[in-house]
Amino acid sequence: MFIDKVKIYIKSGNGGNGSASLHTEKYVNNGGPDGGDGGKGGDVVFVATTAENTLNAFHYQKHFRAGDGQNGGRQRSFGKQGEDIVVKVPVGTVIKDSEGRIVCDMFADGQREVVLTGGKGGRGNWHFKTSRRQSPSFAEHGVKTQEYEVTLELKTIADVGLVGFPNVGKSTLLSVVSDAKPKIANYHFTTLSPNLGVVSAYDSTFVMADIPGLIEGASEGAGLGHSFLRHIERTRLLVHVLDISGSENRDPLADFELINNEIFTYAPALRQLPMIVVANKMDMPNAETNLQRFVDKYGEDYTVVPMMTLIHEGTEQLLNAIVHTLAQLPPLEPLSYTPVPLQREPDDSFDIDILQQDVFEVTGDLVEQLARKVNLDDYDSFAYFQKVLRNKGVISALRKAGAKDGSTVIVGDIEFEFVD
Ligand SMILES: Nc1nc2c(ncn2[C@@H]2O[C@H](COP(=O)(O)OP(=O)(O)OP(=O)(O)O)[C@@H](O)[C@H]2O)c(=O)[nH]1
Ligand SMILES: [Mg+2]
Repeated sequence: MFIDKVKIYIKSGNGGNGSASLHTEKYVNNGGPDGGDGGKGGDVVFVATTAENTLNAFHYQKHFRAGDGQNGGRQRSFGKQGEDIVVKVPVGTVIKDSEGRIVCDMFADGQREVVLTGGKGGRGNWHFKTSRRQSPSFAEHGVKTQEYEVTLELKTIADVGLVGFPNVGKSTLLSVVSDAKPKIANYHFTTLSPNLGVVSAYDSTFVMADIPGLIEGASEGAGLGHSFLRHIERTRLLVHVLDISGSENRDPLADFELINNEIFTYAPALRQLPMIVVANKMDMPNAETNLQRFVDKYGEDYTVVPMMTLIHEGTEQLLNAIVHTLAQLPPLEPLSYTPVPLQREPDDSFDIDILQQDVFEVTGDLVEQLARKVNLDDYDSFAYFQKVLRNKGVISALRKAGAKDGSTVIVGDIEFEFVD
């Protein structure tokens, strides 16, 4: 199993409610409001790590929820903040919203992104005390958050991508030059997912990825190749490994054309990537003759390194060529995108619809904020609510829309008579 694309669901924590407690003490009449604020909900935080190469873990867990903030209490006691949830993803994971827009490219090891913020805690009633309203019996509700669906898509980031036909020795090469321990065997499709290895050579360190499964038709979806092609896109240099001996009765020159064709058909921009050719299995019959044919045809355009990977022959020359080429290449850049925040900040916008003559409905962000925050069961609360409507321009907008004394106004769940 190799998962490099997966849908998951994330939710930040709800804000805790503010408390509407009134201070009580023996012998003290009307001690005043002392309800504390609700705690903020926890955030959903993504962290990029090199400890993982796949999104397989998300096959088992698809829901990630941060903790809710606790409600405020008496004596101005503040509700505890909800706990953040940290979602670890492999470096190179692109987070997209349900419409396929990029929210974030988790490009660098250790990168930390707050993708969803927890709901704000509601304010306790003592915030609403005024000279005329000594004992407000209402408090704000915390902001309730929504669940979001996001898609994680792994686009491996590596300096060097190893490409080539199955069984030519890509994994052997990776195992010889890097710290990776891939499975190696004498049959096709031994490797079932891209492997990464870290290579240290000539005072430099780089990441090499073994991209398996490329065969004829890969760019059109044959075999596993299509899904793996996406992992070549974020490399700086390709190393094309050939079985130069043609030990499986294929012509290595034809192999070379075929694999290149699949890669460039998948993404024409990959033609710009520099390519080094490894002529592997030089210990086998016909290798010398084929190498000569290859160099005659392509020697001008490519650096060709003859190798017997099994016995580490040729590795120095290859590493030298890679290090020198990489040194001249610009570093990899994150995808260029305008980040789309998943959560839209609610604002004070509103609309007025005339439902029928003399019946007006106010809708929009402002209304949702109010409904969420204010408990409208009592008189104090209603007065506060009306004041907000006036301050935010709703009352004058209603008047402009034709509301008169006695008109019906609907705001969320509340219905009241307009008084000019
Ligand atoms: N004779 C010879 N055999 C080699 C050499 N390098 C690798 N092999 C053998 O070739 C076979 C395939 O090697 P792998 O490294 O698994 O090949 P691969 O390209 O990763 O293959 P897939 O994972 O199936 O795509 C193994 O049996 C290796 O031992 C070499 O230089 N000479
Ligand atoms: Mg392999």
